[in-house]
Amino acid sequence: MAADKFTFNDQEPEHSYHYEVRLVMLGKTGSGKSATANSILGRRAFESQVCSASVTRRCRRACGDFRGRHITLLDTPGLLDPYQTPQEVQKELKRSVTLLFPGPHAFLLVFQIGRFTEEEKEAVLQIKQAMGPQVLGFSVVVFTHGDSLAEEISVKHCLIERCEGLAELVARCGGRYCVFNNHNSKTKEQVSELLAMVDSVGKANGGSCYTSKMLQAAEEEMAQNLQVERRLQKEKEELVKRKQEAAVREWYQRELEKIQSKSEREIQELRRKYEILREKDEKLAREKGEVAGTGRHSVIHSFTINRLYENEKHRTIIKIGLYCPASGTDGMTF
Ligand SMILES: Nc1nc2c(ncn2[C@@H]2O[C@H](COP(=O)(O)OP(=O)(O)O)[C@@H](O)[C@H]2O)c(=O)[nH]1
Ligand SMILES: [Mg+2]
Repeated sequence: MAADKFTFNDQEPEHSYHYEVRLVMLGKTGSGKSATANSILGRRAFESQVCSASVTRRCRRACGDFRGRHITLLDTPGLLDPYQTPQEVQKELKRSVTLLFPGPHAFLLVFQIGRFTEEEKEAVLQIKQAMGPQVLGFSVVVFTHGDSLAEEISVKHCLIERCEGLAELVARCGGRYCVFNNHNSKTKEQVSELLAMVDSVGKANGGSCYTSKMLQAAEEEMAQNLQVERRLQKEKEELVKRKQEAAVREWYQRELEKIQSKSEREIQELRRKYEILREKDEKLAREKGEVAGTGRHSVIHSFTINRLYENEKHRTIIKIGLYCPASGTDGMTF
């Protein structure tokens, strides 16, 4: 069968399904991406293990056939991997689009069933950051560890609808989800069910796969959004800074007014003291005139008083000068 006959292109599809299916596994380390990929291919194409460190550091591709269709799967490095930075993982995830040229038909968002904590939410955020938020329109949520579910349990009612974050994610993925039991991967119905969902992704997107053009457009949009966000953040910071400066200015003004009114009171007090001293000065001068020539003792006494008075006067003038620097100590006017 010629692959081209059924392969996706950017045009409207001629068929409701495609001979070739290109899929990308996305999810947290340990969520079961490699195990699910192996279940889909029906063989152990990827290494899958219990340990928490990511086994897959680079994207790895494997192919297989399923009921007459050719499947190409890309296993990706785990998100929130303790040994790689989010930037390194995101860069590698972006490569998935070119590695599956002309682009993947769907992304499989893999979660361990019953786990949708802050970590899983962070993983979804990083997927959106790497591929653009539109990626959810090309995704199917895959829950692993289906074998741990009691048979009678309804995944939709008991797990999805009871978890707001998960319900929102599934809704954004067009309501597409399926449960995988990788422990007993002999059951092929789960693969059929998954492929039917992948076909519905194609239909929902007018037959287009997720091309590098879309990724580029998403990157440009995200870069623009980031710029806008940075600008808004900067404006916000400047506003906060201006408010803080205004508050400091107001406080400073209030303190200055307090000091000024205190200084004015003190200047008044000093003026009063100076007035007293001046009167004393005049009185002393008068007394000096009266006692002149009455003996050595009175001259020395008068001289000492004079010195004390001059010192006090000098200190007072300096104080006034400090509080009232414009007038200075020379040529003071009262
Ligand atoms: N019981 C059970 N174990 C699973 C299932 N899927 C994955 N696992 C186990 O979960 C662990 C992590 O799986 P792995 O595929 O390596 O996760 P990855 O890091 O996302 O690739 C392995 O020990 C798997 O055997 C499942 O459906 N049922
Ligand atoms: Mg793996």
